[in-house]
Amino acid sequence: MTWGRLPLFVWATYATAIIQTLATPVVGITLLLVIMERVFGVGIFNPNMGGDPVLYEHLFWFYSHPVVYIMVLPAFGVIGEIIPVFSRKPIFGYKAMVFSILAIGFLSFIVWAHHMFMSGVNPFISNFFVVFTLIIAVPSAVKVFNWITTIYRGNLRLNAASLFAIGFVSMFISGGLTGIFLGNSAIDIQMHDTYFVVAHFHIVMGVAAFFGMFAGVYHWFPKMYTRFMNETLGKIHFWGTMIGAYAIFWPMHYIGLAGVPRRYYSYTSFESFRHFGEINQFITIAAIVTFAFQLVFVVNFFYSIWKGRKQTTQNPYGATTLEWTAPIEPTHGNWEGKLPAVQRWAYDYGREDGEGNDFISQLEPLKDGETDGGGH
Ligand SMILES: [Cu+2]
Repeated sequence: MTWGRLPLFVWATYATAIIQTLATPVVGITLLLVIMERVFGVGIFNPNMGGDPVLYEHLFWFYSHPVVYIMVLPAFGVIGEIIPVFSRKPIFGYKAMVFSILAIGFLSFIVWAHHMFMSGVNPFISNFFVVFTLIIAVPSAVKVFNWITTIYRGNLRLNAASLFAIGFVSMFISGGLTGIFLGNSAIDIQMHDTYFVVAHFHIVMGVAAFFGMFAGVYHWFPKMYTRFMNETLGKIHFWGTMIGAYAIFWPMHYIGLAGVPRRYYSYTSFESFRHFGEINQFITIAAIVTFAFQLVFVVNFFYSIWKGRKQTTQNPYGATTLEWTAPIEPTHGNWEGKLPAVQRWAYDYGREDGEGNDFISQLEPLKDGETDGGGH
């Protein structure tokens, strides 16, 4: 194995691990400071005790912005594995994908105050955070472009896993575009604490991260239980969730733009919000229906553990990566005897291996004169 042969999922978990290591201690320290204040009466955040509440916001968001990427980067990795398998094509722009993952990981640490444009921070300082927030759109767009280019003219196989992978790309685009609005301090001051923020955030990080998880579970379920999940139930789950999630969050953008604030117990006391009652009702019903579709997933999951179709071939999807070279029922250490050595990058799809397959396993040595795909 070399760095250039690592599957994108490994790169994504690597970047996630770095963020976790550097960001999580900050919230730990913040909690200790809260304890110092509450238990020992040391004024740190409470203005009545001489503290500064904006300091708490800084510490909280220095942790909580990177955390968004802790939740969504692994989903990037999952999608990066599933899309080439079901498009039967090499991932487009491997090096750009790796660079984007690392760039997003780094940038996630220098944008935290985009959550604080309304907290009274100096507008000049806000500009710094606006610029770096908008720069994150660049590696994000590179990733979206490469996922779509990988799918483009591929020999697509649509199943629950690949549908959720494609759905992820759709959600990430929809939620990402509104991030460009909110990342601008001038627009954010208007949008702050409205339903527009709720819609943006839940699509890009909530729904998209869940789609990544679902794609991964459907895809790697046989590796966990040696059985497949039911495809029909999987597709019902996908369409219910895809249409349901848009039904919940699409209208939310409009009531947000109209100025309806979040976190209010009741809107009926405000004359101007009354005519949004029906949209709110629609959103509530859509949320309940979408939740019901998640029960299809839960039933499918537990049913398939014991009663799912048995995995009979070692590599059912024709994937190049290592996990599909392990025995169906793995022994201790996954492989018997010596660990296999990786010989090439993870995305040799759409190539004859000489045995009638349209992919070349990572265990197959490079032929004479052949260069590693990861180097391109
Ligand atoms: Cu943020």
